Amino acid sequence: MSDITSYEVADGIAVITIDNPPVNAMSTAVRKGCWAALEQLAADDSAKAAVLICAGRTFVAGADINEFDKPIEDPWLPALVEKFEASEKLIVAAIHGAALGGGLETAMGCHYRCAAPSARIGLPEVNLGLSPGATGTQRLPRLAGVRKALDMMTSGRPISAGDGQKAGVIEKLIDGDLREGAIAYARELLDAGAPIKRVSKLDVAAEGIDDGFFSEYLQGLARTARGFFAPEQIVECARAAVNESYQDALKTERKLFEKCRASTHSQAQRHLFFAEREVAKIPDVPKATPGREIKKVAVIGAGTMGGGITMNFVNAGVPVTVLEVDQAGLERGLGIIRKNYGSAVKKGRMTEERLEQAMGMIAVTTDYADIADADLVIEAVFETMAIKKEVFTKLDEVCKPGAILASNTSSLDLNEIAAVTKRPQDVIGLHFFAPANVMRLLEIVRGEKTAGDVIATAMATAKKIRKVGVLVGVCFGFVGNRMFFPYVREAQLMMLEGVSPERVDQVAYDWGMAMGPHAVMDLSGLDVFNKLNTEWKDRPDDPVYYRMCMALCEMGRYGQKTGAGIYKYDGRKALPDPEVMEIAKREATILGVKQIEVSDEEIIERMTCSMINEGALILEEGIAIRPGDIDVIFVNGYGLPRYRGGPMKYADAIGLDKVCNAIRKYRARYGDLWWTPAPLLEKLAAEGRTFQEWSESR
Ligand code: 3H9
Repeated sequence: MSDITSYEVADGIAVITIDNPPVNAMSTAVRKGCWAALEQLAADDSAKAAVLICAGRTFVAGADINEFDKPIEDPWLPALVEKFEASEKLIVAAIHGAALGGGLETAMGCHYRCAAPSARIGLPEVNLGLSPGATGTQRLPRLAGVRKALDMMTSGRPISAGDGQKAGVIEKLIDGDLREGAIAYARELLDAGAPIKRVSKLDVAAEGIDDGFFSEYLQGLARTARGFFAPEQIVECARAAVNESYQDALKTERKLFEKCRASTHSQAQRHLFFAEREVAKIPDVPKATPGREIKKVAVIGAGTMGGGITMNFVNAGVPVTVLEVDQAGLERGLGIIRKNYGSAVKKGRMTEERLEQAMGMIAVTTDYADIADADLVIEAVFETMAIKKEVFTKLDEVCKPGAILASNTSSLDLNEIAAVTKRPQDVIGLHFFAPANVMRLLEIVRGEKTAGDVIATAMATAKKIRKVGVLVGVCFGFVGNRMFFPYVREAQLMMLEGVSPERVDQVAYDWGMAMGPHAVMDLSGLDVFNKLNTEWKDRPDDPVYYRMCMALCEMGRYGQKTGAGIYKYDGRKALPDPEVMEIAKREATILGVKQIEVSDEEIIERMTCSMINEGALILEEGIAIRPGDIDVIFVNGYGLPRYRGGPMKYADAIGLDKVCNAIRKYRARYGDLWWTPAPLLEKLAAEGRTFQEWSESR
């Protein structure tokens, strides 16, 4: 037996303990250890039954995801689960923390399951682009019914132990010491002569579950999981559970699991799983760096952004003081916040009482003196350098020593802002994404002088308000907007070249984007893009990438908010507007842009390769720490589908030589200004390496 599984007998009950920190993943060593423990149990006359339990903070949280890229080593998990089930001696799984994926599958291989009331169970493989592959797709429908099993497997959302008991997956909840309780439960089952319950022998309750049920279920998934590969495979496994024998259905499960495992979707989603955890690791700010205490927050500006930011902190239980220039602004801001909470009440996601409680945590003021004792101040005023500097000068005068002064700038030079204060070490960027109370991304911008403990506090704060915080350096637009610009630039140029915005948006949507680039621009406001252009100090001198936006703004077409932008709007419904293509044609003539045929492939290639090239420059300049950090930014803040893994992972998947060749092709057509391959990209393409390999080798 290995060090990470142990076997001991207490009062006639064997206790098999898995101890594989941090989350007891079912690695090869754990599987080997469990296999040996089961052999020992079979041969051990002193043990009449067994308990499977885990040390540390959780039960088994799944198969070891690190092993999915490698050849499979025996004993493979499905065989181990079957071995648990085949035991002639009764086995009870004792669950605390979370039994997820292969963990729950192992527990369902045991004959009975007990759990601490705080435990959770689930089959979250779908989040990794996988279908469950260790008999879970066959066992869960047998215990919980087909619909419940499908809902759990296709959403990936775990349920509480209590709900697991109601669903029939868990037999007993145990208060107090789980080990003792589980041993007592095993003894109780033995004494009562309880049968060895083998889940695979149970029938699947299939009443009302026919082809119609499955096709309806698939239709629902086409809306909620558009473009993802794994959910459909999960439905096929459930269909097999209903229509095939257990053994035949297992073959289906195995085949579809392998198909998922090899898919680019799963590779991308597994990459994101690790990337989203790695972003928290900052090479020069060790994990143990003590942060500053954030008990009081102040937000400057009660606009849409300020309101959204405020809600994040209130939701996390931190009181906020909102500052505006006048009372009218404050009332407008509070009104927006109340309306947002009100819609959560209408949808049944919040009680009226909680709404009032939340509003009670917001104080308002027009006087800077009232925010002097805030631990963290977040400025969310207009995106204009002069105004930002004015605010930070004031903050420097009034805020207590040690307060963190943050700017929500989405593009401006944070160092220039910090330089107006006498405490640049306390200044940081917290770039929230609209709507700030919804979007998961928080770009944390580190200035030249930002102190390590301020960075550590910002990272911890992101976690507290349930955001994914990604640390980036200072440059125009930081990582997200700087890379989004080339994407939008190509979309605008294509309009000038005669490609309709609705076609570009449809192609982007079909590729998996939540919205096409033109729809995003209209939503954010064309005036915002125009303003960014004027604030961009080193803007390259090429009007083709901003002329359309400017022309539409000159006509008062700012996007959704004015009822017309690139599209016309009927409420929030976007309608193509032939007038826009006429404007595009006129502007193209003035600028000498040729009308050309552009294929769907080219639309995607130009929008993604331009972005990837900028990403490579960003990596070389050290603005992002790792390619995975860029990917996390794009899937959490810009609507890139998780199954693409982010722009840098997508580049790795299609091959950097292919990306580089595409860029060279466009350089030949459009010149050097936008299409010079980044040196890092050229180098890696020539070496046949990926961004990921480059990152790992540093
Ligand atoms: C599966 O089971 C397939 C089977 O059906 C079929 C097989 C044949 N493997 O999230 P945290 C690491 S697929 C390897 O920060 P928390 C994680 O990278 C699997 N490593 O902690 C991190 O490392 P580091 C199905 C794993 O407390 C550290 O553990 N299961 C795994 O916030 C701490 O993680 C899942 O999808 C793993 N399975 O949350 C569950 N899990 O410290 C995935 C975690 O170096 N896991 N790590 O950055 C989770 O959802 C969360 O980790 C959990 C704890 C809720 C358990």
